[in-house]
Amino acid sequence: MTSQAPWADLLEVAIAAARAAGQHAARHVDRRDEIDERRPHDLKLRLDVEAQEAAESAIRDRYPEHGILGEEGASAAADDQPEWIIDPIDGTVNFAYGFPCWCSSVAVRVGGAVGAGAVYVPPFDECYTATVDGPALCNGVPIAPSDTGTLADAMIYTSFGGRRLGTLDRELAGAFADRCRKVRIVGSAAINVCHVAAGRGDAYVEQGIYLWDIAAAGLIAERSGARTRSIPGEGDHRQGFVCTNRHLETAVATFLEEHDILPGP
Ligand code: LIP
Repeated sequence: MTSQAPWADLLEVAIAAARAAGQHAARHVDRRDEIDERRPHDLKLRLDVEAQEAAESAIRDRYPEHGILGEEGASAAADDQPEWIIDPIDGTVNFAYGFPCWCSSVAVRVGGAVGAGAVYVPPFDECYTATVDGPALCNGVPIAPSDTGTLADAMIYTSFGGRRLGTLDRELAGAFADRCRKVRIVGSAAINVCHVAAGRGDAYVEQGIYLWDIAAAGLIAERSGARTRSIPGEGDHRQGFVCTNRHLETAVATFLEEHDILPGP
């Protein structure tokens, strides 16, 4: 399966898998204190693993030969097979603390390029979707980014990753807070990026996330007309990500260059 990937069929399965993961976690929310691993700035829950199993099962029912790359484990497939990228609970710490800002994200890529993705947000029963050849939708309705034209008028999402903060992480939120109307830290990269795609905020910048956090949301943002950009990371699927409405692309890039997060021109 290469240039002719049936993206609409793959999207249908991405939606089913994201819903399966999200509904499993939501149904068992009373088990949010079942913690497999505590890290200084992150948690690993039993439900992370179970939700990924629910997503994988929805995918394998239809495409047993495809590869899986998930936050909770991977299984390789032949190079010419599509690969599914799963974040079963994005915003795990929010989920564990009972803060209703978390989602399940499923994307599928062929030859390295994501072509379909779904982000399901159980607390709001919202499902953001896109294919590379179709529009960005939320619950079937087209979405579009904001028209905010200046940083001074912008509401910007950022977050601190699950690892030790670097100097730039510390400086970033404060520097944006000086320049923008508001900075918001809500702890789910996928929701943040979908919100920029839907005009619920103007930009998102984060340094220490993982591919599965933004694989589906990044495509949804691009198809909505938002601008996206990956910031090179440290390997093992870790990277930074920037998403803005079309008017703020240059202002945010310049700002990040001034703060040594992006290389200058
Ligand atoms: C989370 C991200 C969040 C980031 C966290 C973490 P998880 O994903 O969406 O924005 O700040 O460190 O990576 O771990 O809940 O899937």
